[in-house]
Amino acid sequence: MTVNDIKHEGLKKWINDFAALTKPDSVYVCDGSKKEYDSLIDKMVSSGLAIRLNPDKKPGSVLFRSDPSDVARVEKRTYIASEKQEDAGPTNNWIEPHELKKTMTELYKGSMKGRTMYVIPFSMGPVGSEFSKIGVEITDSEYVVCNMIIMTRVGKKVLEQLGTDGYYVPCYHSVGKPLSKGESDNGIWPCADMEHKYIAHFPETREIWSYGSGYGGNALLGKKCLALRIATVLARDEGWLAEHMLILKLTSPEGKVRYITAAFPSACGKTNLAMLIPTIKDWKVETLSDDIAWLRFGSDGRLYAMAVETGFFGVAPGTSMKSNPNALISASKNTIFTNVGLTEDGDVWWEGIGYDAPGKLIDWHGKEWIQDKNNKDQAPAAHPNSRFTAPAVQCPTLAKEWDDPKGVPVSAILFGGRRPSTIPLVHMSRDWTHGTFLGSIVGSEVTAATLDVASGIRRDPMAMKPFIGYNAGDYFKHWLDVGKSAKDQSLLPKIFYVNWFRKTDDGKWLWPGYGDNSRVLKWIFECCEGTAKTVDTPIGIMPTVDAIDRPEGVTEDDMKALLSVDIDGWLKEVNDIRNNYYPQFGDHLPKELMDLLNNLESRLRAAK
Ligand code: OXD
Ligand code: MN
Repeated sequence: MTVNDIKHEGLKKWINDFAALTKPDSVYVCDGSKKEYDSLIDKMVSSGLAIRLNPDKKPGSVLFRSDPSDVARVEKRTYIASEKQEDAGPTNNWIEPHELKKTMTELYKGSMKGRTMYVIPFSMGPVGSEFSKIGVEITDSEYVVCNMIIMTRVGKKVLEQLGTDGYYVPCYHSVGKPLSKGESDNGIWPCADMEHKYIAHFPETREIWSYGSGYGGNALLGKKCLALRIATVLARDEGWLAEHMLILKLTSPEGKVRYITAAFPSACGKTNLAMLIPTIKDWKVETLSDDIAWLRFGSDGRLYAMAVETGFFGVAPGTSMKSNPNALISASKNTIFTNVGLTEDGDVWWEGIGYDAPGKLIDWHGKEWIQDKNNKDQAPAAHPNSRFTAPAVQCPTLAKEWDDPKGVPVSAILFGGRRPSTIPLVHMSRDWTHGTFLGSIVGSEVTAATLDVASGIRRDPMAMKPFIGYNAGDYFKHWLDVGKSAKDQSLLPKIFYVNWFRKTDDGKWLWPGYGDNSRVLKWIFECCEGTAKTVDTPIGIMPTVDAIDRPEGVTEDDMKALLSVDIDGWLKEVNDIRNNYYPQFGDHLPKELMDLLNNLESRLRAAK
């Protein structure tokens, strides 16, 4: 399609203006068809940017290797450019919007010379759903177009939905002019130097401007930029929630269905939980989303969650037939792999895939790599944040209602992170306000999904720290307001805090995780039914030690350790929240949360 085929005059002008600035060789409007996807992949294979995998091993699939500096989200270069700095809050980088636009306009000048400019009309959520949002991304990266085609609904239907004057979120993206080095012609994708990368959001005008990175979260602008950062702003103004949550469907042996959402920080197992195979008999888990959920009240007063993406952008390392067969099957064909190892017979390999490297590989740097199992310090063949982009419809456990335009009614919301100590396997909040408190204090060990964050435990409220598009204190207030706005408090989902990552003092996992997490889901289900065995504790409502079926290899003592309240550990937690964490929110911290912190401390002290 060409720009002249577009019937929306405003959109046409916006595209033409950006083309005049960036000076591409040509402009192409994406229709989202298979033919278009295939021809773009062919183009990238011919230019050496992509490697076609062996069609007997991975039909319809390709491998990309990024520039070594462009392998993850870059939080230090991500901005919420609100008019007032206070509105971006303490968890976001901020630059005055006019200044940032000036800097970025200079960078965009001529940045698409020698390339094609692609226009991607896309919908987050089913096209035509009153809850969906339309964006239009302009990019000079075929890699981005192909990933967007897998991850979102792209093309003609979206343009039809926009009509002649519909609203869309404008999203600019250019991989940028390589600045201090020559643009590589050896198959490594172009991107700009770190200090010229910008992932910018303008919340008042609802625009996204991205420059200098081709990596997923920085470049597929429907995902983190629109469906989370800009969507949180829309959600605040319109009374709903845009969250970093998987959605799963849990069916009991009696056939009763409960929908559960769960927010864990990046690379903490959302894809694994969403696709879990229960180890308890006759329970079933099905998948609706592995990363993002939009939640709003239905006319029946229940909170509904809608899946907004159409694919999985999953972390490859650690994904095996044992840990997550459904993810491997989802990525067994028609998949884009980024920064994994390549085998001699044209298949992919990564650390934790479940078998040794079959002979000599080419690693993610494009260099020969031979596995040395005696060398624990061997650099990995696959980058720790290497990814697969796979269509959701290939997931064997995809729930039939995954693309229901009204979403599914949620019974439980889980928060969690990687916490080797203190936080028990599971506890339930007393009500929505207490659940909001638990979400606000979630912390996790830092993973490889972001490039520039010091290791250790960091607070990651609602697993949204990198994705809240406004002041995080106001975001907590919005969560409280959503609870208050419920027609009937008893219909609100119950909120839980889970931790699959507890370790013993000598560093061994206390809980096997993966499929055995179904045992915790079963207790959560019983809490929703009102049949769970529970005990009230200073931190919230917990299972009795015998309430959760014990997996093989987990002793009763392990179970006691997993389900006891570590009073001293929690008092340290309270101290850290009070002195190092909450103060940054200043006046924006809702009083209710401070009251709950005080209440937690008194209960802990009383129990000591
Ligand atoms: C992701 C992330 O890619 O959270 O989903 O980084
Ligand atoms: Mn994510």
